[in-house]
Amino acid sequence: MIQQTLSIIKPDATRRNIIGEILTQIEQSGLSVKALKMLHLTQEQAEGFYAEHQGKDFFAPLVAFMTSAPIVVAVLEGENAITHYRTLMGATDPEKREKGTIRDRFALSYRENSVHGSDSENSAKREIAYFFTPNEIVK
Ligand code: RTP
Ligand code: MG
Repeated sequence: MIQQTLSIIKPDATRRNIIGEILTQIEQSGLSVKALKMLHLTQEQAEGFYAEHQGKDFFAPLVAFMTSAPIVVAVLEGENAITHYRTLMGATDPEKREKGTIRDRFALSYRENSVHGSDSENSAKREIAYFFTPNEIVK
């Protein structure tokens, strides 16, 4: 099934000038970029994006991190794009990261893990609409 998912290249990665390397790995895996923009999240935007984590102990440092530098948001499309991209990213837990995944190659820590990817069809729909209007996504 052809799906779309939302990707974020996080502040630790934009700060190190590795946007291109990460997009290269994404494209070489077979996913296509259908929308792309760079922005610097406000506190309110970051809190809204990660609303599901409100109340957890890592919420405040996560929002501080996500607002600490610009990010790159992209809509990725391909066969089973949601699980495809989650697999390509690698696990959240550094001890479980598969070799060669984006987080294995680039993450600095548990929190500063270089990329985000939607984790379900519902979150993909919500997250894509959070950053893009329909006319900003190419067919
Ligand atoms: P993401 O949402 O960014 O794609 O990451 P994920 O699904 O792999 O992980 P999630 O559980 O949704 O957590 C969101 C982000 O919060 C930071 N985090 N820190 N225990 C901790 O210190 C902790 N847990 C999560 C990470 O930056 C994670 O990507
Ligand atoms: Mg998540």
